[in-house]
Amino acid sequence: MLDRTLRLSKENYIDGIRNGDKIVLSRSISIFESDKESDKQLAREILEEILPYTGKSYRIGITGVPGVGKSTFINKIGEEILNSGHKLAILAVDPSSSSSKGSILGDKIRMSSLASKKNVFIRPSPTSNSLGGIAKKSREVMLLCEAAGYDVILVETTGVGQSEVAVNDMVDFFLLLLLAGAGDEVQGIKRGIMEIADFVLISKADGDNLEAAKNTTKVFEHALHFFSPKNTFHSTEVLECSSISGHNISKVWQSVKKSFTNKQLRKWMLNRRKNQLVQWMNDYLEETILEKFYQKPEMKKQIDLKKTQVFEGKKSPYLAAEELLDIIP
Ligand SMILES: Nc1nc2c(ncn2[C@@H]2O[C@H](COP(=O)(O)OP(=O)(O)O)[C@@H](O)[C@H]2O)c(=O)[nH]1
Ligand SMILES: [Mg+2]
Repeated sequence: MLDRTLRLSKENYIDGIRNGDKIVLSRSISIFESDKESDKQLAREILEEILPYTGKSYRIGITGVPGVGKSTFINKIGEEILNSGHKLAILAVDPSSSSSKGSILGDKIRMSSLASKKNVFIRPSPTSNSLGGIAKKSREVMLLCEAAGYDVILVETTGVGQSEVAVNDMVDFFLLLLLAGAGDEVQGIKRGIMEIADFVLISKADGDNLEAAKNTTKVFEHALHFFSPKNTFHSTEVLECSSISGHNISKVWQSVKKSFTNKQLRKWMLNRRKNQLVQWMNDYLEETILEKFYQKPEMKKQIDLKKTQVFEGKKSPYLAAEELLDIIP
């Protein structure tokens, strides 16, 4: 059994990543997911060295409620992606999967036809308590994959809460999967999600469901007129598809590829990445400040004390917070 705490030298990690060694890539991701101070330092050093080799991929997010068919879709479109000569990395940002390991296992089985392929790398969500934490680590994992030569990154996220917003901050293009229905989903879907979607897919368009899916496609095409487009070069597309029959899967990939090769759109995406970098800096700053604040040895005791004082009405919440802030130099 491999000792998971054993570390290679920084150079070994960087060489391994650059050579596309999947085992070294996996092991370096573990360093990024570790909470140990020495690992954090090592992760920062690796990141700085690999940054020049990142940024060359298509970064694609895929969202939708649990069960809509994301993993099956990724498995299916993954074949198309590989056939067009790409190296594919699949990451999951799934706040629910840390509590239910079953879903990761299920996904691994659903993606099994891809998992064994040479040009595919699959990484499930890290076990982290906070969604923010998962998303931040996923950015770094994405960069590691890019440095290892993966030029299409698919990020699967479950459409609950803020996860798609967090993923939207790290990708160039967003696919939203929906189930066919009577059209009342238009009201049920949060406006925010529609506005970040570059492509709306009506999933499971096969068998008895095909007609309903085609109708839903029409409803959405119409509904999209009421949402403002994400940018002026691309209007959100809608298409029904099936990962079982393969209906429209190839068409979806061709269309996504076209977006990435559209000069104006690509320029818009690259500019957006600059804003995303600034966002990453902000997030890192906030995270580090919070960490430093809570790390002070005296802090926990003082916080407990102030909580009691505030609870008992002996101190105002503002004064208590100010006094805690005074502890940091
Ligand atoms: N009929 C049909 N079933 C599908 C299709 N895609 C996925 N499913 C089924 O829907 C269920 C959920 O799929 P999964 O990919 O795990 O959904 P996820 O939770 O969004 O990742 C599974 O039982 C799949 O076999 C499809 O295109 N057609
Ligand atoms: Mg899934």
